[in-house]
Amino acid sequence: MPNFKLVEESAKKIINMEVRGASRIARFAAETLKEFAKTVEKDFDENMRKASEILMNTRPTAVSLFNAINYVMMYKGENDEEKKADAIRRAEEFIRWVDTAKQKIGEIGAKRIKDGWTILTHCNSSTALMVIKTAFRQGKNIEVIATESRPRYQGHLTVKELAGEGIPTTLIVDSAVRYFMKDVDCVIVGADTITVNGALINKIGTSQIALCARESRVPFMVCAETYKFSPATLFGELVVIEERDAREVAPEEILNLGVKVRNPAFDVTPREYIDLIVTEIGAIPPEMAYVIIRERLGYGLEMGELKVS
Ligand code: RUB
Repeated sequence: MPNFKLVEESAKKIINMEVRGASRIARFAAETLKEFAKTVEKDFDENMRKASEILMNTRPTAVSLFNAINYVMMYKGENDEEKKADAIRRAEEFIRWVDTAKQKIGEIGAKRIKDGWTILTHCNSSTALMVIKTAFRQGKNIEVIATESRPRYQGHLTVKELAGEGIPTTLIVDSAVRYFMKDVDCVIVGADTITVNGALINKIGTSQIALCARESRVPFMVCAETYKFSPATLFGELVVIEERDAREVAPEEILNLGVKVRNPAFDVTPREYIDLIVTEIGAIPPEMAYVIIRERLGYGLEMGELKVS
C-alpha cells in the first residue's frame, strides 16, 4: 500500500515549521519521496504525482522544495519497477547534492571572510552558518551579530549554534540593525529563492538589512546552493511570498480588537544590493542567475506539466 500517511506527516512538519529552512525542507522532501516510493507497488506515476502535490502544497516561497521534487520526479523507466529504482536513485542523488553543496559553499565563502571581522546574519541559514563556521574553524578571529528574526525567533537557533562552536556572538532585536551596522564588516545571509534577475527572496527583514548595509558600504553576501535558483521566474512567474498566521505576531487580545495584522514571512532584496552570491560552483555576481538556471536546473525547464515555482 502506498504510504500516504508518511507524506501527510512530512507535509505537516514542513507547514508547522518543525522542518524549516530552504535546504532542510528540500532534503526532507527528497527523503520523503524516496521512502514513499519504496511503498508503491503499482500505478507508480499516479501515486508519486499525488505525493508530490501534497508536499508542494506546504510552503510556497522556497524554490528548493519545488526543485527537489522536480528532480526526483524526472525519474525514467520502462515499467513501475524501473521507475521506482530510478526515483529512489534520484532522491539519493539530490540529497547528496544538498550535503556536498553546503560543504563547498562553506569553503568558498570562508575565503571571503577576513581575520578580525564582525559578521551580521539574519534568521537561521544553515548555509550562511556553514561559511561562518568554516572561517572560524580555519582560525579566523571573527564575531557574529545575529538578529532575533521575529516573529519565529530563528535567531535563537543561530546564536545557540554559533555559541556551541565557541564563536563570540551577540543577539540583537531586528530593529537594532542600523544601530550596529557601523560595527559590521560583512552581512552574510542565506536564500529561499533567487530569481532569474538575481533578486534574493529570504526571511522578512533581509531587504532592510541589505539597504542598511548599502548605506554603510558594508558588503552583502548571499549563500545559496544552485537548487535555490528559480527556473519558473525565467518564464515570468513571480515568487509567492508566504503570509503566515497573524497569531505568530500578535496575542489574541490585540487580534480581538479587530486590528489588521500582516505577517509576510519573506521579502525581496533587489540584485543591486547584493555584492556576491556564493554557490557550490563558485562565487558569482547576481547578474549570473540566468546562467545558473540554464546550466544547473535545465531539468526544471523541461518540466512541461509539473509546476515549478
Ligand atoms: C528560513 C530562511 C533561511 C533560508 C536559507 O526561513 O529564511 O535564511 O531558508 O536557509 P524559515 P538554508 O525559517 O521561515 O524556513 O541556508 O538553511 O537553506
